[in-house]
Amino acid sequence: MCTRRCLVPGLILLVSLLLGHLRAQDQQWLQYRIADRKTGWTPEFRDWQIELQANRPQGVRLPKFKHSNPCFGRWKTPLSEGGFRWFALDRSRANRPYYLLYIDSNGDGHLDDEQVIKGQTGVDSAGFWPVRVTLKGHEGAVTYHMIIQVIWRMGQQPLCLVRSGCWYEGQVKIDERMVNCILLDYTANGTFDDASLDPENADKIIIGEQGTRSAAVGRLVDVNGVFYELQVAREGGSIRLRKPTDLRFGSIKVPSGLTMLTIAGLNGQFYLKPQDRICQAPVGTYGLYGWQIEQKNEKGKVWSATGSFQGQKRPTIELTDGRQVDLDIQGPLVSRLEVRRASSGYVIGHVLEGQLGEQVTLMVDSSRPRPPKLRIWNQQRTFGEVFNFAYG
Ligand SMILES: [Ca+2]
Ligand SMILES: [Ca+2]
Repeated sequence: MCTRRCLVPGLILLVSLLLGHLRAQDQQWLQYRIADRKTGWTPEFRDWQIELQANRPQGVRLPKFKHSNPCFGRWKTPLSEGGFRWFALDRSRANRPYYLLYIDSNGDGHLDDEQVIKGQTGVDSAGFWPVRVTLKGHEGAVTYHMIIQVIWRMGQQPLCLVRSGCWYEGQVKIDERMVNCILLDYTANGTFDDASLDPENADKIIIGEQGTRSAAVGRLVDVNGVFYELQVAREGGSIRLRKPTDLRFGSIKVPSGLTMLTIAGLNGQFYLKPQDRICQAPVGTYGLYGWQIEQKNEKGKVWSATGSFQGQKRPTIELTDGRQVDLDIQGPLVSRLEVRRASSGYVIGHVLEGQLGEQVTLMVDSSRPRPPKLRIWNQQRTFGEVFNFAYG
């Protein structure tokens, strides 16, 4: 009895050590990188607006401000008590942009213990980068950097934008090959594993050869046309990749000439290249995010049309095991004018749209073609003038 009793804990310890060893083996570590101190450069980002308030937050100890009307904001992060951090903006005079920042960097709920951060000022704005905070990670405190920008608006609270000022980067091993990997907190909330049906609300990963595009973080990641299960550490720092054992695929039939189809969902974001008009992707629910069609004209020039659903309602694609979805994204493209009255006349814009409402951009041999011209006649045909559109 005694021998058995003594052996059992030993076995448990041995098994848990083995499991720990296996887990550690497939965890691949990345290095922490911080935005350029002069320019604020990061590989990719999205700005998120934070509402500012004039009211002093209740129960928060505040520093001594220079101006009588500072303003306050809350940066939302799940890696903090209560899910946010207070910050305050101050200035020296009423007609100057806010250029001083206090942020609850240690998460104690107060601002009177914080060092003031002086922003880089422009005519009507101030930028703070990189702003360092300490977050509550899974296994202790983690460092995070962000970029905060404040833009002065006459008669209103300033516009406050936040984006991530850090990322993780390194080499990871896939099938005995080393490839570069970058993790981005695109949602600017301190975590690196946010997945969403809308890739604009998901964190991003760039993994593969040089020039690989970023993809929304999801259950899977496509590396050079092979799907791997992806697990991103919530606080960044590491990923796990595994070859799935029972991945099931659905197929999408696309028009001829289509060279790329971009779909995104909780599975991840995939840039699919069709083979004989068929794209294959793991089963799941996706939004159609974009497409590209290429055609060579008689002079040998390659014209490409790129459709993008950013901002518009995206068609949903439901991929089920072994079934085929037909995607009708054929032309014709619709050339539409947007006309609005301005104080001194009319502003006319030109938009090219696909049949599903997507915005279309034309390129010829990787450059923008010459913009179209617009001839306007009056009803009596006594006035007829040609106007030039310009990009930008
Ligand atoms: Ca504090
Ligand atoms: Ca995030």
